[in-house]
Amino acid sequence: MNDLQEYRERAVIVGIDWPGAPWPVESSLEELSRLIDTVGAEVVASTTQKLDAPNARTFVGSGKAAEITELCHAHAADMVIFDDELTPSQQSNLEKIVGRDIKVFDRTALILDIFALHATTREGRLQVRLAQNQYLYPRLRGMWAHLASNRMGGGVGSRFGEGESQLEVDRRMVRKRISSIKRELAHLDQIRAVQREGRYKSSTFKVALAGYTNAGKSSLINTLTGSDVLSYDKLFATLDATTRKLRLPEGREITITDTIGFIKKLPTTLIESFKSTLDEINGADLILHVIDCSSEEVSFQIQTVEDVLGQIGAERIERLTVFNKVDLIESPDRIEHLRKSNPTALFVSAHTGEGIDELVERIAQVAASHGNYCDVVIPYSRGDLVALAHKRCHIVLEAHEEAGTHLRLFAPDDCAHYFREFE
Ligand SMILES: Nc1nc2c(ncn2[C@@H]2O[C@H](COP(=O)(O)OP(=O)(O)OP(=O)(O)O)[C@@H](O)[C@H]2O)c(=O)[nH]1
Ligand SMILES: [Mg+2]
Repeated sequence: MNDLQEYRERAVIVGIDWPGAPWPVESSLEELSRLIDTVGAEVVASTTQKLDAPNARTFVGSGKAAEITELCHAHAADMVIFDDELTPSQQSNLEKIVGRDIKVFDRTALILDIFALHATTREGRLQVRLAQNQYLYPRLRGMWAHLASNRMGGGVGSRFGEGESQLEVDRRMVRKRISSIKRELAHLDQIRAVQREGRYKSSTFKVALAGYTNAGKSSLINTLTGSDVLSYDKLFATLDATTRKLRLPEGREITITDTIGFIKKLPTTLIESFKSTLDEINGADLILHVIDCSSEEVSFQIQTVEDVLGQIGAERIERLTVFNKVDLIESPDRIEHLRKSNPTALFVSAHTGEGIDELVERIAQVAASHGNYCDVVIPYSRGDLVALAHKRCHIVLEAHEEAGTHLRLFAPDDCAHYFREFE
């Protein structure tokens, strides 16, 4: 048992140096190593190649593929992991070249595995299964060909007719599975929507934490609310959204939600599958963008998070930038530098509590400006006000009535007066 636990699978990792990539290949590979560490495997060798475009057959060039094979054999590797997504046929071609039952897969498959390991709630597990099945679907052909040549003995060609029908059966099965998972998720989403609706009606101010994985979001929610959300030094510790109450100094109660972390090259199937968890961010009045300021990669991480927030349509929500882990920064120059490029940002430490009072103060300020509740009917001649509402306000209800557009909204202080006369 112990032997089994202690054996760590050995991985060779492969990164591509794309011209004009937003981050250096080394840093992307370093992160891939951390992902591999998270699943309990270890990196035994790594290699990179400069490419303008992937090779259609083997992703890397044939010389590099031969070098990868040698590395695997020299280091007794169990798997090769590519930092970029492979097509199903590239994956199976590479497996044939590398041989010796060495698995070949990519960052996406690895992230899906981590998600599968870390999902705890029913919804989380369903979301992961949806993403896994969507990833699997186009790969079924490759998988069957692999089985046909390795296990069944016969050549792929000789069993082609039989294989096609098997493939059809497999495809139908996965399609059925995908739609049944989607149905179940839609049902859970309805329940969640009702809860969310409840929170809207009570006009509770909602804060959501967003940020790169491992930035300290869960630690921060724990420090802010005295709760004990799981936090540890692994990537994607949190998969499910957790909402806690936070009492502001003036006594007002608001909610704060911890969410899943983001990462570079986050698979799009995951973003789609985790829609309802990500909706927690989308439904917030304020997003705290939590950043690990001790990371070497601050600007890439900020960019990644901004990109994902854009992808889920959350860029319109008010944002506070929070640099966490200031306790790890020794040089005051670095803080000064970050402060200059982010003048409105806050600097905190979830561990020491530094800056937390100021953060609560700022949240309270934003919450106060969201307190201007207006229930108005805006005549159709004033489309400009409806546009303003969409741009600046938090809209709870919108209905088209005879007299005009009926809106219930929370307006910031500086534009609440535009709506007052239509109450
Ligand atoms: N030194 C220091 N470490 C911190 C601080 N905040 C969090 N950490 C550590 O950073 C690691 C990640 O913290 P989490 O709170 O799990 O981060 P997260 O953003 O929730 O990460 P995921 O849920 O995995 O996306 C843990 O080891 C924390 O102990 C801080 O202010 N200072
Ligand atoms: Mg977390």
